[in-house]
Amino acid sequence: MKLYEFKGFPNPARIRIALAEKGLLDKTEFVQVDVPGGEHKEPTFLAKNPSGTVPVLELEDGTLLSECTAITEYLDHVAGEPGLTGETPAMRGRIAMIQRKVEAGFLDAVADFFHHATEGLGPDIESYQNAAWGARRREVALKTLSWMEEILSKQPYLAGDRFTVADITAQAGFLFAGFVKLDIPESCPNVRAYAERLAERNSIRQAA
Ligand code: GTS
Repeated sequence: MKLYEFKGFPNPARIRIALAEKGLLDKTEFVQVDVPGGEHKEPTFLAKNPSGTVPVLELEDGTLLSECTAITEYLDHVAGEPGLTGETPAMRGRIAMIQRKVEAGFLDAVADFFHHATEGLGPDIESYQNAAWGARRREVALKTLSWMEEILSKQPYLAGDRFTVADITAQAGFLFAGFVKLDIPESCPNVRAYAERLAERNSIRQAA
């Protein structure tokens, strides 16, 4: 397998974490795409992912997978038991629900803040910016952290008592939030403790 990525960026980190969780890091070739330099908007890369975003996983038969949730779904089923996305129908539904709320309300919200209310990736790449929308998305991210606080006051991980893809998405959100200096508020002590716990996890340390 080949992973097209930019090492250190939050979305590619999601796949590095999933690969580490599944013991697949040494079965993967990592190909760096120069995102700050705009390589992801060139025709060669757009042919792999018309959305022009990393990561993209290329399988040995040439199949191209983009979107971290889809890539993680694949990885979770090629190695070991599906531990990240759930085994029973009810678990799968619950994990997918929580993952999506964290993705839309935290990770993507912080990313929108970055792309719209800061310089983002610079004028050559940020062809449209809307600062008011970016500021609104920052508020959404903070509101989602309050919702996560509520959950984490009752259980160690977002979807229950064990680590899942929802926690991988949260970790990418923490990475992005750190980058844009959006601190976890003092009113969210359980989220703060959880973020510290995640940072110590082997797969997350390996992905750094
Ligand atoms: N929903 C996508 C996924 O799950 O893969 C998001 C992918 C994404 O936005 N990737 C960013 C990107 O390629 C990299 S990261 O900074 O978010 O990690 N951005 C390029 C651009 O021009 O916005």
